[in-house]
Amino acid sequence: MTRQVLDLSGADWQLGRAPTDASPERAEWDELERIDEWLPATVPGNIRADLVRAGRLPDLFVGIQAEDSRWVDDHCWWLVREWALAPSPGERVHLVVRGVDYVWDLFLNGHHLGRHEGMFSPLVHDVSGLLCAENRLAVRVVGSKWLPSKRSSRLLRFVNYFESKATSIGRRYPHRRDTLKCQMSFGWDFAPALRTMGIWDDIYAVVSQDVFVRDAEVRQQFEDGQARLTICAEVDAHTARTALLRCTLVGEGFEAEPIVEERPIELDGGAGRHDLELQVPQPHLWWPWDQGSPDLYRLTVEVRDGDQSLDSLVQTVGLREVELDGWTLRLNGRRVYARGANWVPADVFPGRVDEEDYHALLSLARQANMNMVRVWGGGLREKRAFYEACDRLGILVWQEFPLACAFLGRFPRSPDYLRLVARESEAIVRDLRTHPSVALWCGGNEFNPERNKPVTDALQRSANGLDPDRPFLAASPAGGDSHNWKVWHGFHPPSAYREDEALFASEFGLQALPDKATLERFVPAEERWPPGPSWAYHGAELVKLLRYARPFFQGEEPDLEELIEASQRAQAHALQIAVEHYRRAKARGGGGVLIWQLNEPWPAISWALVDFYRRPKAAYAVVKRLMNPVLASLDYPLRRYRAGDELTIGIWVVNDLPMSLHGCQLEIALWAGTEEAVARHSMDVEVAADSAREVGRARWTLPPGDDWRLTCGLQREGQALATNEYDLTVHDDTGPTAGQRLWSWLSGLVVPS
Ligand code: BMA
Repeated sequence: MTRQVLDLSGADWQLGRAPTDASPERAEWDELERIDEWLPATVPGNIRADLVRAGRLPDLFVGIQAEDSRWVDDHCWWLVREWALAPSPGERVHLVVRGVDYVWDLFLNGHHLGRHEGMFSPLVHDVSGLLCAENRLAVRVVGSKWLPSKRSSRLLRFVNYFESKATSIGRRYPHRRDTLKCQMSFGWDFAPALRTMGIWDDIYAVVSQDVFVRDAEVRQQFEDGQARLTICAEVDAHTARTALLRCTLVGEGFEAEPIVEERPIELDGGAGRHDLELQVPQPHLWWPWDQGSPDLYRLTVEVRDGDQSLDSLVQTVGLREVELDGWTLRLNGRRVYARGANWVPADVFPGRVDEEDYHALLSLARQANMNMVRVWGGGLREKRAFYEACDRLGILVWQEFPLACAFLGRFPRSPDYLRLVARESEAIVRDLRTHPSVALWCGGNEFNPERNKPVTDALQRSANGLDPDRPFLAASPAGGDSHNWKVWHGFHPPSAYREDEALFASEFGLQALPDKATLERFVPAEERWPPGPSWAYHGAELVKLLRYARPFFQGEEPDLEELIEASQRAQAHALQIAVEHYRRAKARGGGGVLIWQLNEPWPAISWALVDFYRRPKAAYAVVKRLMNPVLASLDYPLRRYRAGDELTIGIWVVNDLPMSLHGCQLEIALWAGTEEAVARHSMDVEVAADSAREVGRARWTLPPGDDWRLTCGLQREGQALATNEYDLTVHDDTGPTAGQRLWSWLSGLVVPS
């Protein structure tokens, strides 16, 4: 018998509000008797989401109605389910709670199993002795009003307070950095301040014989075309005994002989670690999709007693080596240029996000030719299904720990905070280290690693200690990657992207309005135009939106439809300048380009390429063209042109594929609102594997007219490898005003780079 896993998630839960005199400090089982009303609840989920479903709260995504839910934080909440399971004699049952947001108590049949702080570290409890035929499982979540604060000096408290007031980040909650709770839930510039609570990740029970395989670490070494796996199984035995450890590796979706190794082990009563080596003679390596096939194996780690399986754990593994060489990623020794976007939580109620949601959003990234997502530090360690989807789609993950944005202030240094950081980060590393898609660890988003050394040291210890084969970066940006906010927050024109000499662009972007159908879902009719308070509440930075959209609409004042179209075109236009600039930078050692941001956690007016309802903005199609592994790119001065002006164009081909492309033809053409091109230039090109270079130049005089466009195409044997186009009639040369310049200089002082 293999292990039996009983899924305890689903709609069989009930939600009850703790009595008003209940203590946030001490949870009492007896409180359950005094709950006035039970409402249906779904797990994984969120307390607010249950209350909306039960009609106790309005739709929080419409207008500013999220404000109506603030009272939810002023109560503790019980989530309870009945559960039938009576283990047979000799069987053991472990309860696994993968994530509860944020301080919570666990009870089973009246027994208090413990209090826990933190949403990422799982709790695993041996509950064998506590079960009866009918069981009552209960999680009591402490109201967010009582989130723990960590000791810090008065000065730091003041600085944090000042900083939170001055930015749109955690404005209401200056103590947000005292917790390792999803930082975005304290309110961000694209997310509402809903300090969420609830069971947000899986909850299940594992039934095994008297042995329980807790975890298995897989280390990989490659030599002479072979892979050697060292599997370290963490095994928990009830009583001391002799057993057999057996590991089986089977290819998924490709033909390969299964590899089986086994050895006798001596189990002490309690937990112990046991190693086993597997040799894989001709490994099918895992590659990001543009470099090869993301091949995976299924590894079964089993403890046996003769013919009987006592317990087994199944994991998906991918065989690959990853290194960071300067700002260049190397997979299996080969340079891989990272093209992608930043990933933020897919829902402000992350408990609701399921496998299908992850798959749909990550497929949009894949279809847009992205091979990397950065799981931003203001968000989460996502659920397993996220990383499984990335493994299967061949998308690399830049994974941050859940820390973000300490500009003037810093994270606490108290021993209890550092213990929390160590525990949560260790749990995250253990959880994700088997996923081949996870390419690197990063301490988090936008803080100074020097000023936060105790925290970054703790993170590094977790990463290097538990996962020494994966690169670790202290923070982003730090040490050379750029968060380029000169454009947008700094009011500079999009041409300013070309001044960025960073070798890795990990954030840059522009807000754009979503389509009208999306806007109509969350902005009440009377506030739609002219914009009412719901706009800013959902993130709109109207001054900047108008500033960047202006070159794309006629006249002084646009109407709503015009602003939607103009802001989407502005976003596409600026991202084109940026992405092509950063991809051409590969010629001087550039390692990657990640747009801010792929998705958004609620219906917002944000930088997202794809809105909450998964409607792509206009930039999505453009980004898809620009992220194609093979890019034909025209580099010409970005300025206002007039008829008779000379236009000098550098013609570039960037190839991220590992193979060279022989016998290609490249053609560029100039159009002046005519059916036929007014000028053409063709050339034969040889494109080397993994290359970026200027392959030629063209010089043309602009003919009369004012509707000039450039197109270019790279083809081979009649097949298009890359196409591109440029609109020469649009130009944005508005620099920041003196006030904006001062503001952006001041913010440059506090935002680390
Ligand atoms: C970046 C991010 C976020 C923020 C975004 C847009 O710096 O890291 O903190 O939401 O800018 O302002």
